[in-house]
Amino acid sequence: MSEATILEPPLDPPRAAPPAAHAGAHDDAPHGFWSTYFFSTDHKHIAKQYLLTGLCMAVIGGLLAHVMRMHLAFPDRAVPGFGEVPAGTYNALITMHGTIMIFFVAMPVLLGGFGNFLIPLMIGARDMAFPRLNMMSYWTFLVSCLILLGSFFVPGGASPAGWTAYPPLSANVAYSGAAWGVPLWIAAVALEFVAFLMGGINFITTAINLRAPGMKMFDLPMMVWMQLVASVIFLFSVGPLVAGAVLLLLDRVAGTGFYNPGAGGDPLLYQHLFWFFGHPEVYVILLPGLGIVAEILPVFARKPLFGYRMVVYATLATGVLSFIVWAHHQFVSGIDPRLASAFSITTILISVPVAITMFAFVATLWRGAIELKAAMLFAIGMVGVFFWGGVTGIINGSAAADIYVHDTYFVVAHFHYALIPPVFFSLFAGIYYWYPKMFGRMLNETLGKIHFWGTFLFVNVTFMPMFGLGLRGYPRRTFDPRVFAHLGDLHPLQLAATLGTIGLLLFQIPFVLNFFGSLRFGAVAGKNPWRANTLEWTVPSPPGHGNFEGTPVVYRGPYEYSAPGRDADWFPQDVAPGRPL
Ligand code: HEM
Ligand SMILES: [Cu+2]
Repeated sequence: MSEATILEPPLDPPRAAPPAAHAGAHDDAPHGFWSTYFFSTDHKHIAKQYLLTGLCMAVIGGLLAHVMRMHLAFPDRAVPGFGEVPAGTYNALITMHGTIMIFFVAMPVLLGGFGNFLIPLMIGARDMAFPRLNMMSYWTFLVSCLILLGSFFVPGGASPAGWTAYPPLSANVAYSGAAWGVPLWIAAVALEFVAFLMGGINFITTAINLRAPGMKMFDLPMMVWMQLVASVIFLFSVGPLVAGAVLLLLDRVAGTGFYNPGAGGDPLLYQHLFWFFGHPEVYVILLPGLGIVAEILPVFARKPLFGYRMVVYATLATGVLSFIVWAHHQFVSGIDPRLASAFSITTILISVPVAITMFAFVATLWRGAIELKAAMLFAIGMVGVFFWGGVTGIINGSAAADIYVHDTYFVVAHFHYALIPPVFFSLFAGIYYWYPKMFGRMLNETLGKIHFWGTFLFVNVTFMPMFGLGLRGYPRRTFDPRVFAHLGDLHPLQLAATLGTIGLLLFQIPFVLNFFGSLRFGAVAGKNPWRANTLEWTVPSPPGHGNFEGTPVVYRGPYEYSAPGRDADWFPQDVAPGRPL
């Protein structure tokens, strides 16, 4: 692409690369303090804003989980630092925890943070196609965060209707008492969607139109492919949900009866509209998480990604199939059993491309020169932990088996095993890997390894017992285990899960220390500390405003490691053939 395709006004003239030691994140500021930190249109600053906001929301979401877990383990005591947890409060806690983790952590961190930072850098572009839209996206997102958090403090408290906001509970104030909480929840989520639609349009346009000369679609790093497919999925799935939310709002405030059987409506309609969006949304989160892993495994195995084209096709197939599985969430809602069978089949079908991708990841490791850096540990851990989410998904996806485990803790275990790997393992893998590029400093490896092993262990201590709870019939969203006599002897499993959560939280301390300490004390990172091939490693750490001094030219795919007949075991995408490194 020539510079003429860049839709922004001309950037600063190229400057000499700043010496890395002085290269704080901000020396490239084109203007003053406010325009750098608050109203920057630079994709790298917006990425950091998204990343930090998402991490703050993760702390809140994690603390809410901690309160729930303490209450479940010690139901007859007040939770230290929080107080009593009555039923309505418990429902608000699960709702806000689920909503925050999915919409306000996973998406901002994986798409807003890593997508924004990496897409332009990986394709050799100077910025996103629409930098001001990008800035608008972040600010809209921030407003949505504030509305959501504000809803804790309104009369009646935050929405208790679950992250799925099913009517009738969500549609009628009398059922929950949350007169303000639910409309604010709808407003916050709607604004968040606006923010990510703006981001998605940017991601798609940028990845397709602003690629460096020579970079074919099949030269794109997997991360860019995965972000692209995720953005398209989001774009196509969000409409029905917005329609569903508008009808819900009308039922609440205008007295319509779209979801009210008494008025000729049907609550099932909402479930269809919600899950038509909700299931693709799982892949909006999973795919960028897989993209991060796909970048890291080849670098620390010094091998090409196994079956690059196969993984691209599998990703596209996953994207398409994700639109025809939604009713597997509704097997017990009274849908026609023949329909249930059809959705069981499509659900089993989608596990094929996902399994192919996982297979490609494992095959990438086969006989590699593996270096277990913290980034690599989290990348491998992502695959290992996701395995349990994947295989139990087949059980939930088969109507006959799902009827038995539906709405039990088995499902809670399943979706945490499916979501924590792309959200937290990929997030950490990505931070250990790209932090040097983002901040110009290296993270401490020892702290990183402690962080990994503690997290890996305690994720399993927290969530593995929940499979057992679920198989014994423990219902999910149950605020007080004492209400069912048969749950009493399952208490040790609840206790184990809570101890696991405490361990998990404590093992995030090394990460926080590392993240902030290394900004100051970390070893100075060079351009390419991992000897990686993709274009972001050809520019200074952190990259200056405008990223590239000239326009890079791309000669090959992203994963040419240990190419036969070459001395160096890597071959950057922009090095002309025959030229030494
Ligand atoms: C820090 C570790 C985490 C712990 C200890 C935890 C714990 C919990 C607990 C106790 C519940 C309520 C279960 C119930 O009563 O039904 C829950 C629900 C949920 N969690 Fe997590 N969680 C964690 C991380 C995550 C992550 C990373 C995500 C997603 C990215 C997530 C998504 C959800 C969702 C969607 C729900 C369902 C909310 C609902 O039923 O409406 N959680 N979690
Ligand atoms: Cu689903």
